[in-house]
Amino acid sequence: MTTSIVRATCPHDCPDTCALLVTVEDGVATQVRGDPDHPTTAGVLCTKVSRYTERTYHKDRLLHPMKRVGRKGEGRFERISWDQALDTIAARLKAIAARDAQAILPYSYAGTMGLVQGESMASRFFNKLGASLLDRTICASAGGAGYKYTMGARIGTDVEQFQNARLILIWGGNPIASNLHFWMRAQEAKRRGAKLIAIDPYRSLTAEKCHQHIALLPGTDAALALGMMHVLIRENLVDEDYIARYTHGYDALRERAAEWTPQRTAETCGISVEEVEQLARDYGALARQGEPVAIRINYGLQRVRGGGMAVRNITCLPALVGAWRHAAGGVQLSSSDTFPKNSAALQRPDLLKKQVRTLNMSTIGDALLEEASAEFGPKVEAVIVYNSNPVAVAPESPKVARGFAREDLFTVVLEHFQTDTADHADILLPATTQLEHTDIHATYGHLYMMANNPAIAPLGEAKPNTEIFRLLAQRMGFDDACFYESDDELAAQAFNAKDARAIHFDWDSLKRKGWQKLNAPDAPFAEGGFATPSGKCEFYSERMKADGLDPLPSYIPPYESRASNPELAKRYPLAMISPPARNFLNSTFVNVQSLRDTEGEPHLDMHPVDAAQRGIEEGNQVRIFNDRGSFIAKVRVTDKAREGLVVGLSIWWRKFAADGKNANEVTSQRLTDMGNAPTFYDVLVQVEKV
Ligand SMILES: Nc1nc2c(c(=O)[nH]1)N[C@H]1C(S)=C(S)[C@@H](COP(=O)(O)OP(=O)(O)OC[C@H]3O[C@@H](n4cnc5c(=O)[nH]c(N)nc54)[C@H](O)[C@@H]3O)O[C@H]1N2
Ligand SMILES: Nc1nc2c(c(=O)[nH]1)N[C@H]1C(S)=C(S)[C@@H](COP(=O)(O)OP(=O)(O)OC[C@H]3O[C@@H](n4cnc5c(=O)[nH]c(N)nc54)[C@H](O)[C@@H]3O)O[C@H]1N2
Ligand SMILES: [Mo]
Repeated sequence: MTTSIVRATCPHDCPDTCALLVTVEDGVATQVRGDPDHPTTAGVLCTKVSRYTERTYHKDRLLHPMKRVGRKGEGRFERISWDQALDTIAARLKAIAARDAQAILPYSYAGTMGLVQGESMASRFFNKLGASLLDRTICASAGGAGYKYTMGARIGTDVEQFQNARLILIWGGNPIASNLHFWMRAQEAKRRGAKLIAIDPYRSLTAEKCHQHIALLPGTDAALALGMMHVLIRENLVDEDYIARYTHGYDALRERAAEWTPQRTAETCGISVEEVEQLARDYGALARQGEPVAIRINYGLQRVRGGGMAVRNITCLPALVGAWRHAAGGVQLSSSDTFPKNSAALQRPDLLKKQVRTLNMSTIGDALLEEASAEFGPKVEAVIVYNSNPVAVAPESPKVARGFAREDLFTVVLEHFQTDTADHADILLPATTQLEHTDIHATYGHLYMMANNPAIAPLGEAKPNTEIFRLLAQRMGFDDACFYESDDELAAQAFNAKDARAIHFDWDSLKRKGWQKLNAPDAPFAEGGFATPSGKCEFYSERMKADGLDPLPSYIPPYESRASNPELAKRYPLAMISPPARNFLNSTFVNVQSLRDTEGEPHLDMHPVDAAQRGIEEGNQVRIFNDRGSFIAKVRVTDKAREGLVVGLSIWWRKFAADGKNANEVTSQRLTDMGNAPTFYDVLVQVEKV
């Protein structure tokens, strides 16, 4: 028997991007382990990815191309050859492009975070074709925009520094489920005496393990940050020297913060005055003593109308107290912009020869149901989906499913499995998994560039996304040299190896070593250096003003809450959130039996008072509904959900639920204040026993 160990990288949409060691015995991957030498992975994998071989060799893997034989959405297919599949697609796309290529829409997200199997050959293909562009907003664009207005770029505290912090605010995240290797650092900080505070409407697994849990109302984080500013300024807990040197607009901020008394803040957030004051004092007093105080902002707080502003306001706090002076102080939202990525080389926007429209992935339901018009442009006639499962994950799924069920829509899906979206394909193509292809990864939670070497040969007739688009390009007659580049050539172009941050490695050495840390300063903003127009941390932002936003931190209430929409709340009095379940990765892994068994079935967590009012008991099946739709789940009566809030951990495949629906039946397509992102957690519902 021949055994080898291959260096790989976890491809999933998670900040941790772990270094993997894959054991291969006679061409079969038998084990996937975390690399013990990689500092952030530290030899530890989550339950999901330690089952990666179970997913790769799953009996339901798609192994050859197929064409639809049943009704649209029915999910009945018959095997065809690659030639037949590619010829059919090329003929159809050519016919549409002859009228207007903008009627063709690519739809993709982060099924793999790899820069090669993500947006490289695929983007080249759609640019050359002149298809509609896709605004990839479904996850992080609200907070990203708020952070960039304030800080200039998505650069923050290194995850490897958090164990040295004396106070950590875990704000709108559940790292035990979704950022495990940050949680390991936070645990170490706790052992060294740090205080951990979770700010989350739900008593998540993480909130249960923190010293304190502040259970504010969903969508009110921006107000809490303003209340903290009020107390910090009132009690002189700010760092005047840091403010004078490295921030812009303090006087205006002080006036704004003066409006946010602890009383007003507490009422807005549904918490006590003491909680507001104590939080500010804990944070400001430690900073004043010269101790590092750190904030981890995650995604929970961004998925509401004012999600961008919430991130912006929180991001002002470290500059106010001078927390950036320490490597272990400051804030981490994302490390994305520390990476010297070269997206233009991979995606080749220069191949796009004329101005085309951009459609937002978060409103795909409306886009697919829209008729041609001067304003909208041509009706969408074809969708090519890769690295995503929109029928399950996009908001307001009654409309998404109706759109994908259009008999006149030509749909191609590149997938590992027959997902809810794949059920709607006309042509279904088998894609390789991370064990079967080459890739290179930047991350959003640590500072290592990562390589993925293929461990095994493609299963069945599966092909990498890149290869599928290369073959399609040939069929379309695209003969530019860039359509012939190999995955290795693409990986070598993915980052600028001359950039000072990456000067010590190239693709060849990265492939051999598996990972390399970027050169980046330990305390990135200890002496200012913000990439904003003023070069400072911008409490006041001219750019926000120019974009029609309040230039100062402010509070934008949710679209749907008891306070902001009392009329709607009469019919739908409960706020609903649907954050990730621990054993799923968005909708990936829901079909892995051992993981689905652990999650059981779709649940709804409900406070005892809300349950009693509705005659609902533990274990009852309930219907969750509003004007957009309804779905069914099994109730867990628990005070983990604060009163007035229900929580449905997600994202279930529709077809695994009793009624063939999931939480996105009731979410809306309304967008955030910045970044055009979805508002998954800005939802009112009613619940009744079935
Ligand atoms: N196991 C697992 N890991 C994942 C994922 C997964 O699906 N499963 N998904 C990956 C992806 S794509 C992403 S974007 C990240 C997400 O990473 P996180 O943002 O850490 O996501 P969650 O674990 O859902 O944590 C969100 C928390 O925010 C809380 N929350 C909801 N609304 C609000 C609010 O208005 N204010 C505040 N303060 N909190 C609120 C929720 O109750 C929840 O506990 O995780 C990644 N990692
Ligand atoms: N209600 C609700 N909805 C949500 C969220 C929520 O918290 N609540 N979270 C939102 C967030 S944060 C996100 S990021 C989105 C995530 O939405 P998506 O990005 O659509 O993520 P997944 O559901 O994991 O689907 C990814 C698909 O890509 C496939 N895939 C993986 N690798 C490859 C590959 O190499 N090639 C091809 N062709 N396919 C591949 C996988 O098999 C999987 O089916 O969902 C959003 N939707
Ligand atoms: Mo996400």
